[in-house]
Formats: sequence, structure tokens, C-alpha cells
Amino acid sequence: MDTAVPNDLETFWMPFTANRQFKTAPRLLVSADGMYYRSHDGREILDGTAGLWCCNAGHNRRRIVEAVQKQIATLDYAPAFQMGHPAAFEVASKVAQQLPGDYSQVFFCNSGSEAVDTALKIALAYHRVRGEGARTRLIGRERGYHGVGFGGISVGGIVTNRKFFGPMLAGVDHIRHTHDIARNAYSRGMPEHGAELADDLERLCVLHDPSTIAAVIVEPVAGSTGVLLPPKGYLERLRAICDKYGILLIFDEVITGFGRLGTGFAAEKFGVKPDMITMAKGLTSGCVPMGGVIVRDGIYDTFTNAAPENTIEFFHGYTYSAHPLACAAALATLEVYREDDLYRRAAGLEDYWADRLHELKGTRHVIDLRNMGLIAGIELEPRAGKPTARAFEAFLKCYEKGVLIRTTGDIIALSPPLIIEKAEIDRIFATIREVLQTIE
Ligand code: PXG
Ligand code: PLP
Repeated sequence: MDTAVPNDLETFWMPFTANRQFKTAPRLLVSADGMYYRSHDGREILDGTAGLWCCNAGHNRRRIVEAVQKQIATLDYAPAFQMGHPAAFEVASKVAQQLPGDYSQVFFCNSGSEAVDTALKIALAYHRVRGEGARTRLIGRERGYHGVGFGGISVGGIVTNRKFFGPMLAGVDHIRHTHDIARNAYSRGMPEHGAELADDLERLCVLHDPSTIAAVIVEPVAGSTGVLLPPKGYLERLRAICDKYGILLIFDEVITGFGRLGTGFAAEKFGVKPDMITMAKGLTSGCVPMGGVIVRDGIYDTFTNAAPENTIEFFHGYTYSAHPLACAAALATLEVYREDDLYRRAAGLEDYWADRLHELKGTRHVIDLRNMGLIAGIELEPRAGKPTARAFEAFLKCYEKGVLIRTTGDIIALSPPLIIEKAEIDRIFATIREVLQTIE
């Protein structure tokens, strides 16, 4: 059944959207279930992106819906400062249990951007509390995406942010990114070449003196800048350099958390232990905004041991930190992940997913294919003089054919809900192939 398009499309300034294009031909989603959205023009749309990399349990899961309904009818809101409610503590424990030991506290916020700002602030304050207040520098990576707060865009490595939003945080520097099609094209899983790029951190340690560096933040697998995979040995090397100089290592797992790579977190998949992990998205399967930072043993104690009694140990928090609805959603989501064994399910589908993806080799416009867990990147040759145009057209055409994909620059990024069936995987790649063959 068709649903009317609102008369006024102009007043809502849409985020990260080509507003003018959208408003000439709106794409409205009106309901969702499992692997599918329903569009305002009455079509079923196969969700190849889990919304925006977040609906890992699939859409409108009964158990999660009912938990949130029950929560709002019981406790709508509870102050987050100097007060608490039971579910907040339960979510923290359950999240910490998702990791193999060593992680003992969780700080909550409402999004990945806030999680990143929180982690950066914990890093700075941690060193200060330990008497190493000179460690004020933050190191990110070229092509890193860490959300849209000033902290996140500062450590992020996105040129458009640097162009539009001024000098941002002072004292930030960046290591090189690891994307190297010349050496690593068509990698299945981790690329062979590039572990030595981690040594770029040594360069910055020489340049700035390591005693001025508080933390390094990277995405273990970069999602939104085009599915950039860590070369074999790279993350281990970053960890070793951070250890050598007393620098905190932060993994931004906003995308890689909660089963996306076939494990709870990428830290487990790669066997590398960061000092902090940022999360959001899959924590509630996208249904209520929630984010957080998981910290390694010792960080919280450093704060609590240093502060005088009855005083606030860490001067930070959000009105909606550990919001009751978010906590209810998170608890139910974690139950669904466990009961449906969704992380293992994702791991079990990884080979099938990779096989279907790599069958696209040789398809018109395709210059690279890469994958890990239930993530795939399809890099297209940009149209001469019109970067992003080809991928955007592919996105529009796929949507017409009932498949939701996501594009970033000229890269198609796929990240379906972890409940996807093989036939649906086939359909996503068949649709993309067909579309690439028809567009210029
Ligand atoms: N860190 C990482 C690694 C992310 O991927 C954020 C932080 C920010 O999270 P919030 O919740 O503030 O958006 C992200 C978010 C895309 C896409 O299509 C990616 C994100 C968000 C929206 C779209 O690539 N990543
Ligand atoms: N701006 C004003 C004027 C506020 O009073 C507050 C919170 O009390 C904020 C911003 C921060 O809002 P939030 O805690 O939702 O991030």
C-alpha cells in the first residue's frame, strides 16, 4: 500500500544527504521487518546495509520491541548523574562479558560520535590523573571516520571535514592509512601487504616525542571510508608501539562491534587488546540510540583511587547516558544475539559472502573487491571528472530494484543484518552486477 509523501519536505534539513536530489524523488521507509524495509511506494526493500551498519539483529525483532515497550511504560527516564537504574548496570556487565577478560568498566552515551569524544577525554584525563599531564596529543589515521563531533573529526582523516570545519582540536596528528590497491587488490580478508605502515606511528613519536602523546585511535576495520582492512600484522604492531611508549590504544568498534566480523568485537577477532573500545550501532541493533566506551582494567581504578571521597572522579556525562529505553533495548538485543547465535552465524556465512562478492571480479567498473565478516567493499572506477557520481547512480538503481546498498565516494559498502539468508546474499550481488552492467 502506498503511503503519502509529506507535503513539506523542505523544512527537515537531512543529514549527510543530497537534499535537493532527495526532495525531487523522495525515498521514504515506512516500516521494517527482518531483512526488509517497506518503502512509501509499497515496495519491499532488501536491506543490504543493516540500516547504517547498525541493525545487526534484523528489523523489528519482537523481543526487542516488547522490551522497549515494557520499559517506557515502567520507567521513562532516570537522571544519569548521581542516580542510577538497574538496567544500566546490567547492560554494562553484559557488554563486558562479550570480551575475553581484561575489560571491567563501561561508560554510556548515545552515539558513536559521543563514544569517541568520551574515549578521547578519558585518555587525556587518565594521563593527567596519573601525573603525566603532558600527554595531550591525540593521534588518528588518514581516512579514519570517528563520527562528527569536534573530537571525532579532529582525529578522523576525512578531507571534507578538514576543508569545511576549520582547524579543529589542536595537537592532533595522523598516521598513514593502509589502503593500497596496487599491492592488495582483491584481498579476501586481511591484505598481505602493509604491516610496516604501523611504523608510521614511530615517526610521529620521533616528531612529537612520545611523552606528549595520550592516545592513538583507529578503526580495526574502517567502514564508512570504504571498507579498509588491516594488513596482516598491522594491528599487533600498533599495539606494540603503543606499549613501548605508554600510549593508550583505542579501537573504534562502532561498526565492527556486535558480530559484524563474526565475533563480539574486532579486538577478539584480531587477538589484539586495545585499552579502550568505542561502540554504538549494534549495541541496540539500531533501535534506540546508544553508545559507550569499554575500558581495560586499571583505567577506572586510576580515576577512583585519585579522587577525594564523595567527589566526581570523571567530569563527563550526557543527560541521556544509559537512558532506560536504550538499556532495555540493549539487554534484549544482546539476548537475541546470544539466543540466535548471531555472531557465529555471521562467521559461518563469511565464506559464502566472500565467494559471491569475489564473483564480481571482472564486472564493468569494478577495480577492487574486499571483505571481512559480513562486510564487503566494491570499489568502482570513478567517472572521469565526476567522482562519486557512478556509485550514487548505482545506489539509486539498486534501490529501484528493491535492494538497499550504501556508497561512500566510489565505493559500495555492504553490511547486511546478521540474519541474512544465502538467497538474499545472492540477490544483493546479482542486483549490483546487473546495475553495474547497465550504468555508464
Ligand atoms: N566511529 C565509527 C568507526 C563509525 O563508523 C561513528 C564513530 C559515529 O557514530 P554515530 O552514531 O555518531 O553516527 C561511526 C558512524 C556509512 C555510515 O554509511 C557510517 C557511520 C554512520 C553513518 C553512516 O558509512 N559510522
Ligand atoms: N546545552 C544546554 C543548554 C544544556 O543544559 C545541556 C544539558 O543539560 C546540554 C547542552 C547537553 O545536553 P546533553 O546532556 O543531552 O548532551
